[in-house]
Amino acid sequence: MDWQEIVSRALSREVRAVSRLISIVEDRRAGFEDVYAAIYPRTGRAHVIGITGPPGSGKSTLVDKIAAEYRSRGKTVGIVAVDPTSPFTGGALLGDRLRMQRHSLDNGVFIRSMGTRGHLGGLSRATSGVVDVLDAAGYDYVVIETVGVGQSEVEIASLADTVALVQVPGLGDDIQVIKAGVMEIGDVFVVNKKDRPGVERVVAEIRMSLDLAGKYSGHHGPATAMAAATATATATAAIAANAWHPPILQTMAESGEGVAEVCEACDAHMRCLVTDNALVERRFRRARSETMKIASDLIWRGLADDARTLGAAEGLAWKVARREIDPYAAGRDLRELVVS
Ligand SMILES: Nc1nc2c(ncn2[C@@H]2O[C@H](COP(=O)(O)OP(=O)(O)O)[C@@H](O)[C@H]2O)c(=O)[nH]1
Ligand SMILES: [Mg+2]
Repeated sequence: MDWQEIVSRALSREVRAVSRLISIVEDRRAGFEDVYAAIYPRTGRAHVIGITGPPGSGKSTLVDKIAAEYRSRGKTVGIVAVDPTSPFTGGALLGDRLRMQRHSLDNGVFIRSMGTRGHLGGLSRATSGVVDVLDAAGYDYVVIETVGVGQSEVEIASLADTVALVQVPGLGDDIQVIKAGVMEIGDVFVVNKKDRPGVERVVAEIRMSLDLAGKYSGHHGPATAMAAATATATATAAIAANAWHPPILQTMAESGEGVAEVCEACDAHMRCLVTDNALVERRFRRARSETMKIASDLIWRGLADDARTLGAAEGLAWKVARREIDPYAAGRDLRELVVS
């Protein structure tokens, strides 16, 4: 099969072709840029949902049940599991696969586990590519499961239209959610393992930090800023801009209790984004950051691959080493050479 055929089969959601297309994009195999150009006009239709939270909080269990719930509503679901804490062949991913086996005979659900090593351009870009393929292939929802361990989850969550933060009782005294930059990304809060003691406390803590965040960010949230900046914003849109208050939902992922409400909250959030014009803004921000990163990669590659610039870089480096110029001046000189 040539790549055109893979693309056309993947666009009609043929599972093996989708899988091959993902590998081409994920590994950036030769010709992947042509593939991207072919699929990109077909993207932008899926509702991308990011599910993040600490290891063991029940994200995979929840994602599995969310997929089943959407399937029961006749929707298709692509799942991308990103777990930087386990090696590709490790237990967690294997567990994910086994747990999700019941979906394996259903071509309305597609599951992909992401390896975390060897991604040229980084994990979040590779994930972004996989999301785009699933989106182009026509899955109604693309759900990204990512472990809440730091900056990477914030980056990966920025690919999503809706971010659900999963918390659980009994993970210690610290409020898990008030890590810098993490609280703000939550559109929906899920307190899982409601069968365990301490659920009310977690809910109260989230509510408290949401109140605080509300006080500090006030009505300067992105949705409002966008609505205000849009000349055509109607009074309705302006009201809707303030309408989204992240709900705090309690679930028992294992039994499926509360999962339908999580799906409804995600759908409601999407409707709110659309009414607010905030979806455009979110997607613009994702596009801007990706474009900048790709451009900077290309510039870097131009710098590293081109004999002329490499020669110039060495010449400048000698001057820096001899203390004739400082490294910033050398960097500026080199940039002139590359971007002009
Ligand atoms: N008690 C209880 N256990 C749960 C619940 N949801 C998931 N688990 C269990 O928590 C463990 C971790 O779940 P998993 O989905 O792998 O968590 P992940 O690491 O966040 O993806 C598994 O043993 C699940 O069976 C729940 O609602 N209650
Ligand atoms: Mg998991």
